[in-house]
Amino acid sequence: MPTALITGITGQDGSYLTEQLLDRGYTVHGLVRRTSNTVRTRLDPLFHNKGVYNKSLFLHYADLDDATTIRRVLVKTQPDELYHLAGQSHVGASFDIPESTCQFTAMGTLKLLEILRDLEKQPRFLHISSSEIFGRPDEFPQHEHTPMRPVTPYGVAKTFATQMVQLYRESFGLFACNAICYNHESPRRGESFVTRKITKAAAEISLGLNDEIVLGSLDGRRDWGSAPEYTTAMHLMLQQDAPDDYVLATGKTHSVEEFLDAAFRSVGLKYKNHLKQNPKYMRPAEVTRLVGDPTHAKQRLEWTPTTTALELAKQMTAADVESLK
Ligand code: GDR
Repeated sequence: MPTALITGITGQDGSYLTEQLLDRGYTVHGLVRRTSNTVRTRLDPLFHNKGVYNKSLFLHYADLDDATTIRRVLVKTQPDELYHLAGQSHVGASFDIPESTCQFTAMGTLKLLEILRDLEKQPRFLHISSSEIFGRPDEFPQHEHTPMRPVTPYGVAKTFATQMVQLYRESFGLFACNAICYNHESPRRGESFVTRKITKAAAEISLGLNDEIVLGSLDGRRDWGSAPEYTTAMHLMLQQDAPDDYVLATGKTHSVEEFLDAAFRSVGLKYKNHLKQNPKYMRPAEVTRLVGDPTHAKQRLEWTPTTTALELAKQMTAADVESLK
């Protein structure tokens, strides 16, 4: 059976992808950062499953900037597929920590590509790129050939990484793909991203545990899809005959305000009664209206996103209510 190695295995996408690959009979190896805090909530059910952990799921300590250790893990595990999901993923935070964002997101990807170049057995490689590479585009919706015009440090780092993946594919013949992902959400989304911040607050307020939510701008529009649907497509990309880039998106946008309204309404609340706004959560520059065209993924991968943003708002709020009860 095939073997996969995942960077960023403890994140939202990493945990869904791990479950999906294990279900398909893969052996899964994951890279985790060494910290004193070993809580890995999203992986807990698998970690504590004696039939899975250290049988078909293995974790290895390695930082993205520790090329020697990553090389050792790659040589030891000989993966057929490498899913590179790790990186500093918060766009707002990238304005405060631009250097480390580039260190991990841009240089971390290049380091991996350099290691792969030297390996005798080269795994198929998937890089999780982002709609942030398009920044303020001239065309709507954006597709795989829309020019990259990033406007945030995170977007610049992702652009570098995305173009390096293309360069290594074209110049060195690597089977390397970019999944150009628009926002994708789930109950496992980190609590600092706007969707989960909203659904958690709606759940808390509905249970009388909190009374307010503090946000930045409500005007931004996003193309929000469902994370487990996007990780399914990531796997499909590495099963094709040739490497390529694919936009993963729903093709529809909603404003932050619409998402907020849907989440609060789903638990019988009016968000206007609880909202405060603070410039602290506003960004020096912002992508305004990104919307993706998933035609290529639909045609080639036979993949169709089904969950809408407003359904996600309801599902995620319900999941937060359940976990707080
Ligand atoms: P984004 O997602 O920047 O699109 O990046 P995020 O959820 O952080 O922001 C979405 C929009 O909400 C506005 N906003 C706030 N955002 C946060 N985080 N916190 C707030 O309090 C808040 N108030 C308003 C933002 O300004 C923005 O307009 C996500 C990440 O997953 C990236 O890693 C990924 O590459 C892109 O999606 C595609």
